Amino acid sequence: MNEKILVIDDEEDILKLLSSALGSEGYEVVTAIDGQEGVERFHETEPDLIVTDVKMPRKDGLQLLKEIKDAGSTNVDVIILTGHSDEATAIDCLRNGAYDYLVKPLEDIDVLLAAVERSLQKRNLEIKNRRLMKQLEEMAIRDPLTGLYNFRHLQTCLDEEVIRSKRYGHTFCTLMLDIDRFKAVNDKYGHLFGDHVLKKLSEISGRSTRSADRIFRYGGEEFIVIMPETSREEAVSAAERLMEAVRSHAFECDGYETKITVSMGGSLFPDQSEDKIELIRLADKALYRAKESGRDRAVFGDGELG
Ligand code: GH3
Ligand code: MG
Ligand code: MG
Repeated sequence: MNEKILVIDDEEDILKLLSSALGSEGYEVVTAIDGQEGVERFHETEPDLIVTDVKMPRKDGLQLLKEIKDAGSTNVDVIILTGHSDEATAIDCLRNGAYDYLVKPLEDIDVLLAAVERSLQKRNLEIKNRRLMKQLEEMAIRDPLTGLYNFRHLQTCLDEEVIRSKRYGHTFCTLMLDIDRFKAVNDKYGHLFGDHVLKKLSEISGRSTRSADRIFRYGGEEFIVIMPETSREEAVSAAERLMEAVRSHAFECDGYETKITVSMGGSLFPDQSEDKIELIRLADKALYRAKESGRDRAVFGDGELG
């Protein structure tokens, strides 16, 4: 896709000259005849770069630059065109975040084209870097097999949830979930089938919980669900819904098919625990009791859930 350049100048001849030079380089050109119209066009067309005159009626180049930077558009570079007598203003523009300035009349249009090319290359690189940073940040908090949040992110989210709960006086719930007799599934159908079950189970968990709930892969075949602003009763029905969704699903892969069940241990903050360590320890203990008492069930802190 061609990059879009917004050219702003109150002199029609210059506007035409720049448009045709940039257009013949393959850029998409949008024009405006003063700073006021420039700001409007900027919002309408979301250009990749702005080339603007400084001295213009209604709104000058410096005002335009400030408005655009204030709007949080740090992505878009602004190249300033200035007359000899306005160089002080042009420097003011540089101080306010302009990318470059060129003095009119332009002796050689190639000087402008080179500045445009440089700015767009820099911008593309910045966009690419930002995307990579975002991917890295995502990778740091996700489990690669299931795409769920990982153990490390659980610690961060629990800290946040504890603070929120204390501040607003809400109760939140932690559910620890463990697949029943998963070793046997691996032994019977193979490790790849087991991986498929883990992936499918994370999808089912996502579908069966509320959008505010967050799901983490805690360990091998153990997941944790954090349910913000959730009472014991709400957690009971959420756990039952999730267990039923798992029970009724036929896990299919590579010609094999099986059903599984899960056991769960739940704990509440602040009702049953004083900090995140105790919260997890209590959920773990409850999960152990769910396993001990026959699996395919949920135990909540000190009692049976459903
Ligand atoms: P229980 O009902 O007591 O939980 O029995 P279980 O067999 O599920 O428990 P156990 O702790 O004995 O076994 C857990 C199994 O989970 C063993 C391990 O191979 C399997 N597992 C852990 N992580 C993965 C994984 O990433 N992929 C696959 N396929 N299996 C995994
Ligand atoms: Mg298990
Ligand atoms: Mg386990």
